[in-house]
Amino acid sequence: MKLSQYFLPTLKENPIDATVVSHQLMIRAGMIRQTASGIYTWLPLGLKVLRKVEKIIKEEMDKAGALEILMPTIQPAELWIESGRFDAYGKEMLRIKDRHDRDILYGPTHEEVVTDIFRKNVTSYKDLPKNLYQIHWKFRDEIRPRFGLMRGREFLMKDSYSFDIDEVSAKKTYNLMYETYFKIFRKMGLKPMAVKADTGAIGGDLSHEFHLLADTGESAIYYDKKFDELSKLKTFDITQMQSMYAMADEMHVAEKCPIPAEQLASRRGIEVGHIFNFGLKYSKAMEASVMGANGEKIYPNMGSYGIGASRVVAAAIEANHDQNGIIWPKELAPFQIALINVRSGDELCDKVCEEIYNKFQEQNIEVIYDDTKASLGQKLSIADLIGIPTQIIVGPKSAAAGKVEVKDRKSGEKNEIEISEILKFL
Ligand code: 5CA
Repeated sequence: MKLSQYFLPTLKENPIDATVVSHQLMIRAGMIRQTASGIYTWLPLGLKVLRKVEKIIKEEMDKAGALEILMPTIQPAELWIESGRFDAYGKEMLRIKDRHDRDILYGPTHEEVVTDIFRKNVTSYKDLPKNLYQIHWKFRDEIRPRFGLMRGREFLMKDSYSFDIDEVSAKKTYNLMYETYFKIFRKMGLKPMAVKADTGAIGGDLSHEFHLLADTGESAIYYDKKFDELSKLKTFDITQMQSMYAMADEMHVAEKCPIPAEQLASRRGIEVGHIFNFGLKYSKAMEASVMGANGEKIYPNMGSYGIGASRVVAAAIEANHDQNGIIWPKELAPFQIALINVRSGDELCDKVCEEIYNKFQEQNIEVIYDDTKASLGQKLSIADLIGIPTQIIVGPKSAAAGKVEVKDRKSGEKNEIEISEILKFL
């Protein structure tokens, strides 16, 4: 992509209404723009990152045997009246009347819709287990939307819903999701941690929150330091992981904590995922049953599993930035290479840049080529701001010597390399 043809409205200054670093940087880097309070438009650079988040989630969910569906954002009130949540959900739910004066709502979550689909289409125990997921927009009318995508009103969620024949099978599914979540976040180059959580409005008694560790994180989490070692291992010992002390803020009571202070890690994190098992809560309330082997009626044991996909983008920035801007992990970077022409218009610089640009294009390596007439200072600060992992800087002197400068965004390390060696170097 040539910057001269791209849509990248960057800003030098932090917007006044942005108080957290991810919000500031996403606005400054031209990733998003606010359309209304807590409601954002994704610009090309931001959308590229969001799509990478979605892709990794999808790959791992598919591997775990979950099946992708797409439910509507708008839901009928009847389903929520049946489950008993229509009144209970409160003002966070955006309630709408259609032209026939019927109550509809913009879905804050989809337990009811998916349970309705299930009860109308699954009749036998032989069809279990099933785990259905979607990646779609949710609306929650938060009182104070803040911190940009961290707590938006409209946000993108991966939500999945499982149906199992009994508790034992449901626990297996739950554990598979627990493991899958670690895989998803690690694949994004991020550092996940799972803590025991309150089940809140969703209900049930088995629940974990997934946090990404970041010093600027909104929540405090507490866990046994041994977890750090365990969660780095390639193989998962889920029983051991879940038996270890690991608590969300509201679940941790210092006086009652069973492990000694020196063994307790207290970190900041951002909640990017939440998994629940809530048993028969919705299947019973909504009469979603299947027929068992002896013709008996069985209510499936259910769970739901959410990932705040749009929040992940913000959280990745909270965990990976410096005073100059974002530092994307390679897996989420919108482009792998920022190619910087020090003197656009200079015959040699243009020629070398075009050659390098074409080479990357041919290899399907995502490159953003700054071919604009901006000053070198501006070009370098934009490349730092948008956080592309590798910068290739082409100036007249080094180009004449057949070389370019390569800078690693994260370490700041610079190397001169032969133009002919560029692909090998990467
Ligand atoms: N039905 C369940 C799981 S499918 C559910 O809704 N869980 S949740 O309420 O915990 O939301 C799942 C994830 O969505 C959260 O862990 C969080 O990462 C994200 N999320 C929730 N509210 C917001 C919000 N206002 N803005 C951005 N992300 C949010």
